[in-house]
Amino acid sequence: MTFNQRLSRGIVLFDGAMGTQIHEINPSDEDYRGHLGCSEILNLTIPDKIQEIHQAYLRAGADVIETNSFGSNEIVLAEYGLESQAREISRISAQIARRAVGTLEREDKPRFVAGSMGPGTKLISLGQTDWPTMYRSYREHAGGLIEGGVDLFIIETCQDLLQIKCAILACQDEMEVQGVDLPLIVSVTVETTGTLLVGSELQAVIAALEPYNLTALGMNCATGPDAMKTYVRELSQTVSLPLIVQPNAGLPQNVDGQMVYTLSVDEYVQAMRGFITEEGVQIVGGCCGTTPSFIQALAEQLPEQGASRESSYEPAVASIFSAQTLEQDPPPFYIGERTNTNGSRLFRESLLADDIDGLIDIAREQQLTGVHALDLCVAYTGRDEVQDMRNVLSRLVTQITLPLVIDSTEIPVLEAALQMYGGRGIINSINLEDGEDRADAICRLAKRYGAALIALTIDEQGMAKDVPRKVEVAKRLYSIAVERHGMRPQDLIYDPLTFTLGSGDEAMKDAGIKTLEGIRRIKEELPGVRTVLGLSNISFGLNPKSRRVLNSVFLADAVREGLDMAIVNLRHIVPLAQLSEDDIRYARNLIYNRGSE
Ligand code: HCS
Repeated sequence: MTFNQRLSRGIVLFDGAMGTQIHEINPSDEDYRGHLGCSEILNLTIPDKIQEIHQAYLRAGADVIETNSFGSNEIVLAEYGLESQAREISRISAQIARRAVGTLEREDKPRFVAGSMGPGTKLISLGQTDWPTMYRSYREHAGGLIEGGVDLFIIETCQDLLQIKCAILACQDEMEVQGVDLPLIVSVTVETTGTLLVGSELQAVIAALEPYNLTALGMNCATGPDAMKTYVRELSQTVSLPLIVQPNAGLPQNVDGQMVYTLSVDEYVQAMRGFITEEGVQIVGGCCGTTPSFIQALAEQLPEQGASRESSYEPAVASIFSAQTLEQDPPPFYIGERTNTNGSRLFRESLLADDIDGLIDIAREQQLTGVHALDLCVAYTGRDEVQDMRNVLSRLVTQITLPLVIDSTEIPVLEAALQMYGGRGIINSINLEDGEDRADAICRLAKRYGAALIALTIDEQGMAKDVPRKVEVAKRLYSIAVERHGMRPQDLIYDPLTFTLGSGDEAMKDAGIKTLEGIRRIKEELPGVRTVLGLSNISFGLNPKSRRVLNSVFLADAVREGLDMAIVNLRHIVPLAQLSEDDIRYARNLIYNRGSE
C-alpha cells in the first residue's frame, strides 16, 4: 500500500519527537565523536539506539516514523566539519528507519518511513545563505534519503518560504534523477508571534505553496496544541489539502537550565482529538517533548475518521510577509509602476547612482499610495541587471510588505529574483515575439517557483492590434502555459496592450475600443484567466492634467469591461465621480474617437 492510499483510508498517526528522545538516552562524547549536539552523527555511531527509538514509536502504534535526519544536510553538518558526509548520513538514517519497520512488520498495519528535512541553521530570506548553497545542501539530503528507501518526505519545522521552495525543488529534482515519485509534505512552524520566523503570515505561506502539488500541509513545533488552535482553524478553512499537525508537548519551560515540556498525555490527546473532529485534520503526531506514551495514547484514543471540511481559497500573490488576493473587491488589483527604470526617472537616477536607500524610499512611497503590489524593473542598458536585481531585492524583500511583480526581459534576471523572493510573485512578462522557446523557458520558471505570469498579446508578427489577433495570440500563449507546462488558468494574467494616444499612429485608430474588447473577449474565451493593463501608456507624452484625466477615465471603462488588474501610479488616478462631465467627455472623445490629440 502506498502512503497516499493509506491517507485516503483515514487518520494517519506519525511518531513523536526524535531530538528530545535522543536527549533522553544521553549519548556520550564518544557517541558524538566530538561533535557534541550533532544528532545526525549518531546514525553512524549508535544506529541500534536510534533504531530502538523508532521501534518504540512503532510499538506504540505509529503508522509513520521520521528518519533521524532533521539536520543531515551540508549547511548544518558543515558546522561540525561533516558536510561531505551529508548524503551518507541521510542514507543511513533512512536505512535505520527501514530496518525498524522491517523488524515490526504487521500484515494488518502498513508502516511508512518519512524522510525528515529540517530548515537548517541559515535562512535565505535573512541573507544568511543563498539559494544555490541551500539547493545543493537539500539535493544531497534528499538524494541520500531516497537511496536509503524513504516512502515520503516531510519538510518540517519550516521557517522561511524560500527554504521551503528550495527543499521542494531539491526533492522533486532528485526524485526525477532517481526515477521515483514520492509524496511531499510541508510542515511550517508558527512562532508565538503568529508568523513564521521570518515574519510570514499563514496566508502568505498558503499563497506561496498552493501552486505546488503537495500531499499535505500543516504545522509542527514551537508551541503546544493550544497555541496552534487559531492557525489550525485558518488552515482548515483555507487549504483543501490534507492537514498535518504535530505540536510540542506544550510550550517549553526553562527549569534549572533544562528545557522541560509539561503538557500531560491526556491534555495532548484531547487537543489532538479536537483538531481531528472539529478541524478535519488528517495527519497527527508529536514534536519536541512528546514520547512513545503520547503516541500510544493517540493510537488508542483517536477516531479513525475526522470531520469533513469545506475550505475555500482565493487565488493570491504574496510577499514573504502577507498575501493579496488577485480578485479585489472592488476591482482592480493595483500594481504600482514607479519602482521601474522605465516608469520613473527618479527610480532610474537612484539606480544609476547605486542609491539603494533611494530606491527603497520610492518603493515605500508607492506602498503608501494603497497599491496591492509593486512592479519592479531594474533594466538599464550597459548595467549588470542580475546584480542590480540582487542588490535591490536583498533589501526590498524584508522592507516592503507588498508582493512583487518581477519585470524583466532577461531570463537570468527573472531566475535570480525568484531565488531571492520567497513570496508568490508575478513574472512580467511572457510573449511570443521571439518564438516559443523563450516562452517555454519563462513558463518553466513560473512553474518551478510557483509564480503567476503576465502574458502580452505579442507574437512573431508584433503587437496584436485587432481583437481577433489579440484573442488568437492569447490562446496560443494559453496552450503553451497551461497545456504544455501544466500551469493553471488562474496563474495567467493577460495584457491585451494599451496603445499610446500621443503617437498619432493612424493604425491605432479605435485602439481604445479594441483594447476594451480584447479584455472582454479574452476572459470570455479563456475562462479563469485574468487581465491587466499597463495603463499609463495610453497618455504617454501628454501633459500631466490630460494624463490624469485620460488614465482615470480609461481605467474606469476598462474595469467595467472586466479588467482585473492595472499597473498604475495611483497618485495620478482620480475616481470618476470627482471628474467633471466635460473632462470625461474630453477623455472619451480622445480615447475612442480620434486616436490622437
Ligand atoms: N522531527 C524532529 C523535529 C524537530 S523540531 C524531531 O526531532 O522530532
